[in-house]
Amino acid sequence: MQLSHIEHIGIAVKSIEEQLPYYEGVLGLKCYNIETVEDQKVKTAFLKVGQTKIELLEPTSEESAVAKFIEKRGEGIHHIAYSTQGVEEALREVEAKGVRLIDEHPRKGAEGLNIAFLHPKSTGSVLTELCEHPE
Ligand code: CMX
Repeated sequence: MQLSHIEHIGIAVKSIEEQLPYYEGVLGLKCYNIETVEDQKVKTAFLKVGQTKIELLEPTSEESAVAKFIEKRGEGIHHIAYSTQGVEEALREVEAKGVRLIDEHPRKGAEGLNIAFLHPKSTGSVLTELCEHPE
């Protein structure tokens, strides 16, 4: 597996509306997309820093993984997403190395990316996402 760059950093927030003034007004970034990912029960807001994105994640339901995260740990960095070619092959590779997968196969995430998560219990407590742009 060859990772090319950090595609995005996911940050759990209670309210995108309340946090955006910090990212836009203080850091000077620009939110270019707000999108709800129904199956993940999150609303996402994207800002770009070079080729890396910041993804603000606001839960849309109490059952959302992000809602659980905020309840347990508070707002803050939720996951790191690495960009790679061939997420399916990368999953088979890390699985063979004993890493616990959350997603057995890639699925569609925000912005149409093919994504898959690795379990934080196998990744030094950092929820890790592998993703690729579809061809
Ligand atoms: N980062 C690091 N550790 C985390 C974590 C995170 N984001 N979320 C949970 N954990 C830890 C918990 O603290 C817990 O550790 P302890 O047992 O030491 O307390 C352990 O993982 C298991 O957590 P849990 O609360 O029992 O399990 P959950 O039901 O909350 O599931 C996880 C955790 C990671 C499997 C689940 O959140 C998941 O499947 N995540 C992938 C999908 C996702 O996060 N979607 C939202 C973003 C979608 C998007 O970007 O579009």
